[in-house]
Amino acid sequence: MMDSTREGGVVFEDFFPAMMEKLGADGFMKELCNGFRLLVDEDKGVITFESLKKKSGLLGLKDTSDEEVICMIREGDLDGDGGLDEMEFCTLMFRLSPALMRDSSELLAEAINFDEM
Ligand SMILES: [Ca+2]
Repeated sequence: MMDSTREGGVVFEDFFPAMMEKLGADGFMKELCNGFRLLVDEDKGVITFESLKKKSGLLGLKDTSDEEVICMIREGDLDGDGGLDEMEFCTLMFRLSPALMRDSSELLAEAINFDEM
């Protein structure tokens, strides 16, 4: 059975499996890893406020405000070191809005729409 923590993340119960089905588990993880590599601060090996701010344009997130970036880091930073490592990033991606995913990859959007039909 699914362990559904319903803290405003209800949508992912539908969204997540559909994506997995479409891309396969490997392809899905690859997408997330690609995202991480795009955003990571190469010196530190984690995603920081600076790296996220600087590189978010690559994912079509140019309009993201400082406040939103800070929220994203804070939301995803599970061990409190101020940066997102790969696991924290992947975890965060599962929890973020599908709209963000849609911006970063049309493929993911298709997976979402597919599920709604
Ligand atoms: Ca961290």
